[in-house]
Amino acid sequence: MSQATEGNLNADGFKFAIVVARFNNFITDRLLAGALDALTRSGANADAIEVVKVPGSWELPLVAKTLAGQKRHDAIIALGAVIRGDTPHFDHVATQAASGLAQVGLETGVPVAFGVLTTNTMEQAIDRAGGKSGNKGYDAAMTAIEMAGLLRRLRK
Ligand code: INI
Repeated sequence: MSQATEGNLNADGFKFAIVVARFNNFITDRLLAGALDALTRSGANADAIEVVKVPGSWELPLVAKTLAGQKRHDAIIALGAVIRGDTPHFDHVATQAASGLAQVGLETGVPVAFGVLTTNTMEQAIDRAGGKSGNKGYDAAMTAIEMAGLLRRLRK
């Protein structure tokens, strides 16, 4: 079998944008800290990371698309926390964020890592933002690094 093509986890030489929602910022600040930790530990330069804040997760796809269209970054990391309430609002915001961000990656060719929590409770969100279930911001950033490297290889 020939060797599989994969990205690695070295972020040196790549540029990243992190788009982060301020809604539920108690959670999203932790996701952002996790993402920055992953990038810098993996060798990304501080000046190769651009952070853009948006009001809520609903706004993530449009801003990710604007950045991706500028082709200034090798990957985009989208961070948000959508927590279920008593109304169907949750479903609209969560669905739009997920499908909109997937579409941005497919339409622009810039990988978009999905670091948006969609949870039933605040406790579940805390667990996934640096609590007992890890930090999904960190995980999304690691995925962004791998995808940036993989796409660079595939496009050579
Ligand atoms: N935005 C979130 O990021 N998380 C939520 O849980 C949330 N809820 O539940 O309402 C939320 N709403 C705001 C939304 O993203 C938009 O900012 C708003 O609708 C204005 O467009």
